[in-house]
Amino acid sequence: MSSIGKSINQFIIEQQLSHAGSGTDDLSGLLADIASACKKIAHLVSRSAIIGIGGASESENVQGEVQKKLDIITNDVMVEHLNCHGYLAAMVSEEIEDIIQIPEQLPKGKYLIAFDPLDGSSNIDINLSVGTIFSILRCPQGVTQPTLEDFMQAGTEQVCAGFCVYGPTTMMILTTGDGVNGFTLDRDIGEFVLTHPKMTIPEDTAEFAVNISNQRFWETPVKSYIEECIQGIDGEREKNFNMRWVASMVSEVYRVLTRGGIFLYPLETKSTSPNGKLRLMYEASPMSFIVEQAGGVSSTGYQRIMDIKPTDLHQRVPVILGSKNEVERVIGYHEEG
Ligand code: P6P
Repeated sequence: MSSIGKSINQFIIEQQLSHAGSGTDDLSGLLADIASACKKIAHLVSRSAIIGIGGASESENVQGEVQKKLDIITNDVMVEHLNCHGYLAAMVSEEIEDIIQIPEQLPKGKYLIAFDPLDGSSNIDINLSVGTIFSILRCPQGVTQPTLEDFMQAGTEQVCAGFCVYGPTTMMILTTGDGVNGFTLDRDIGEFVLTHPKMTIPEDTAEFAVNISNQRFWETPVKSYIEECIQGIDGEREKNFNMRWVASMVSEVYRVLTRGGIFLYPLETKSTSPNGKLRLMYEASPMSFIVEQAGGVSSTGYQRIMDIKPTDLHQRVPVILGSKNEVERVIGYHEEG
């Protein structure tokens, strides 16, 4: 029988039954809590102008970025939904400088989570898609007050990664290491239902995504690659390329998952963000897990992103991800120097 239309909770339980004994029972509970939080966020995002929670707040986050009101509100939604059922030992959020410990009076669990509650929030006020990105790690045995060191795990240690994109439809994209599946929020029943089983990224593409206004800051390999894409058949390439830039990583990655593409936020020579803009623990690492599970490649240009062991909660890394043959071409240019 087709799995299309199966609810996310049913799907996760079946997935964990297929890994019976792998101790993933709490994982399905944690994912159900994440799905509930994302449904609440989808509701708030769609009504932000109506209930007056659009626009900027008066505060800045740890990144020194002016926080949108919804950045703060959605962070609180995630924390409130995730800290009460005893699945987590602690959390990390893009919006909060330090580790978010589970309150003393609440039960603690065996997982750690890092999330960006509202990625691409600069798009909120112009009615473009935004999203929530999360990465789930195991908490070291017996640790009930996780420290920085407990979170410093390479992307290969992730148990699960996912993102929710709040667009024309609200979708949850998920991997637990057994492929990538897409679930669409059916508002009539208030459930995410399976609509995109076993998503795979085409190995080739003719579509690149980069913020070209930063071109003067890129290293030569990226400059050469993008120039080739722009030149198309008038240059070295056998095809012409198209360009997209939504300024919302969840939308770019979802597009890559559905029709292929290459997304780049590379190293930059400007001092303000030499390692590019994207954060390792709750953007690059979970998205790399998803991309690799869908048959794509994700690299800094110099190394596989999934292999990077963080040294800081909010560490930034360059990101080049998407269709295997194009990303490997860019990696080749880096190797040539
Ligand atoms: P730029 C959103 O702020 C984000 O972190 C990603 O979602 C997105 O890909 C990128 O930054 C957009 O960067 O340079 O276009 O503002």
